[in-house]
Amino acid sequence: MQLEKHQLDRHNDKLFNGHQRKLSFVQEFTPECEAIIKKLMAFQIGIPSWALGNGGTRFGRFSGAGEPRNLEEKIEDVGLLHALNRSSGAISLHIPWDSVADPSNIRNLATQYGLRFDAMNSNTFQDQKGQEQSYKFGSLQHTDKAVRKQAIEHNIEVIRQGVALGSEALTIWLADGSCFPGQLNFRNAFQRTLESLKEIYAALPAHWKVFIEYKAFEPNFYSTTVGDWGQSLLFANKLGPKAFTLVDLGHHLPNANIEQIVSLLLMEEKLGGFHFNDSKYGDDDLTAGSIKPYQLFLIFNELVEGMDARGMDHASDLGWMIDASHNIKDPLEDLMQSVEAIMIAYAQALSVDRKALQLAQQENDVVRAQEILQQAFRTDLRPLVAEARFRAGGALEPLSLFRDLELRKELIKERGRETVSTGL
Ligand code: AOS
Ligand code: ZN
Ligand code: ZN
Ligand code: ZN
Repeated sequence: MQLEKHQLDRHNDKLFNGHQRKLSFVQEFTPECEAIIKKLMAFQIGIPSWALGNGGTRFGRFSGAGEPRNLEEKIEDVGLLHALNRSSGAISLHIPWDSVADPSNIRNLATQYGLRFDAMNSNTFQDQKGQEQSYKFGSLQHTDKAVRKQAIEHNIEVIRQGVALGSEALTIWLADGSCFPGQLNFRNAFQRTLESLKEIYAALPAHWKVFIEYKAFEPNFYSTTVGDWGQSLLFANKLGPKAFTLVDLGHHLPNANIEQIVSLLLMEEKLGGFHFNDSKYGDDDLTAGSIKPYQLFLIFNELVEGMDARGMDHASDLGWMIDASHNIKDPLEDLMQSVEAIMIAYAQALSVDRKALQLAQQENDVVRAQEILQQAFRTDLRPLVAEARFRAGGALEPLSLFRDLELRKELIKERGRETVSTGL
């Protein structure tokens, strides 16, 4: 299903005057609006292929209707999202959940929708049908060389598939760890993981990156072998210049200062990218910005400051991906909300008066520093985000257009009610 130009135009025409009024108000009080709009237009967020259907929990799954039934339909969904918001121009695949039978076909299809392939995700946290070795006690850390070998080969196969699609990064998230004290020797598990990662690293093409994702707990509940950013950074440093740390916002122990972690990883040139989501308790994978929008803003504040200090390109020097899972919302609506929240946080961070903040920090003017940050956070910059979308050919209000056109109904007509998205 495609969004028709006349549908977009009608929607935008209807909202145009109201939008203009809000926009000129923001422009009056925000310096450098044009520069912010340009940066917003260039910024693209990778959509995870596994977030296009309802994930469910270990207690149950309430199937959504009209979900994509294969990779082609997932690409179609991301294409629709991108047509609506012009900020979702990439898709991140998970192998083997996504089966790429004919990469050149898949690549062509994505190109038709203006999409590129973001980081490829490998999966050694589940046993697949017919698989020889089991990952019950880990994959890259496993005590048995045969299991490690199988996991290494899987990762190399994922790189191979990624190359065919034009992706340039591999994200490795390991469930490896232990459930009980005494189950494993931490140092040996680390060393074995490192040896395995080295073999995968050696298979990376020249311009590729590998992102090492960390996670505090779950599914292992005593230790995780890549449990925090320190452990991820150790691996990344030992592997070499193509290895980076990936920050999933839900993978920290409660109240961790994620913005500080981000700032130091940038300083070390070891920040690879993000899995955006939000969380109240753990790896909740909720809509970005739905629980802690101020934290999201503070993270972007560090990103803008740190990337500018290093002369980095906001749009292309890091991997910007969502990692979410939907149990009760329409997945496409949820992703629109996530993308919007990320764009707002980015816009707010771009609007921070950097010079004034530096001065306040230098003079230890704590009150002023807080005022500067909160001035940016509390200013409603949604008109700038909408303007960027509009100029890029998207909808002023993607979510209302999706609802007005009853696009989910259309998808149900096409795909049926009883759809189970592949993957989680
Ligand atoms: C798992 O908790 C991680 O966030 C990974 O990124 C994982 O590959 C993804 O969430 C799909 O399950
Ligand atoms: Zn993740
Ligand atoms: Zn997560
Ligand atoms: Zn996670």
